[in-house]
Amino acid sequence: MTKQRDTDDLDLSDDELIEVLKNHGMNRRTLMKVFGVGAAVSALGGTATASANRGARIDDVYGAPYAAGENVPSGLVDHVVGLHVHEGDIHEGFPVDPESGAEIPAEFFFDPVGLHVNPGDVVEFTVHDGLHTVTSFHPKYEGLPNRVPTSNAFTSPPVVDDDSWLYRFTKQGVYDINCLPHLGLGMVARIIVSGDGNVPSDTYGPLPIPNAGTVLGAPELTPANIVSEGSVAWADLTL
Ligand SMILES: [Cu+2]
Repeated sequence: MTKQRDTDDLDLSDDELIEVLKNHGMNRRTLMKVFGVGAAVSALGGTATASANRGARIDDVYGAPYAAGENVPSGLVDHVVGLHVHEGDIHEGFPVDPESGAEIPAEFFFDPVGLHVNPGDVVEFTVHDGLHTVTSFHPKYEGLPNRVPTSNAFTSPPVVDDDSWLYRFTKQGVYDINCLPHLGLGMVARIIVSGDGNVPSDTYGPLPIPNAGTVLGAPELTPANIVSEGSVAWADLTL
């Protein structure tokens, strides 16, 4: 069965989220700016359906989306990353509204936020709350700086509650990924692809985006620490 996701669904979902945050005292104009809702969703160039990719085939640009209840082929997935929205504080003072400096009372995050995988490993990204994307840092998307070692940009479609998206990481290097609708709120993660405990060098430098730059600049997300730890939980991040 195919789930239809049109832009009306996307707007409704984000509107509901914005409504929650407005109730915490944020004004709508600031929220729209922070979320970048319309631009982020249109940048994906349409929607994908779960039936687009079947079996074990994982596209190197579009990955493989799976609807909740669909069986992912057994043995295909090597690692699982959750996508979450948490109302309330896990990290005090994060994320901030870049205009006012006030804390936004919800956190949007990947967990684990740092992950080491071997070349060829498949990561399943599973949405637990809300609507998110898994998108490479690449100029193709919103003119973002290039922070992946591959020449091809890759992204999931918008993924909603309990659905998931699979991607195979093949080339060694440091992959910075983000959720386009929540990039300004710091929803980013770092995946290190390397074999034999190699530590690829991170030549990207600081990321000049509020909240997202804070996360990727956290001491726990250096390539050396991620390779050494294997994975870094969101709650263990120093922000
Ligand atoms: Cu998100």
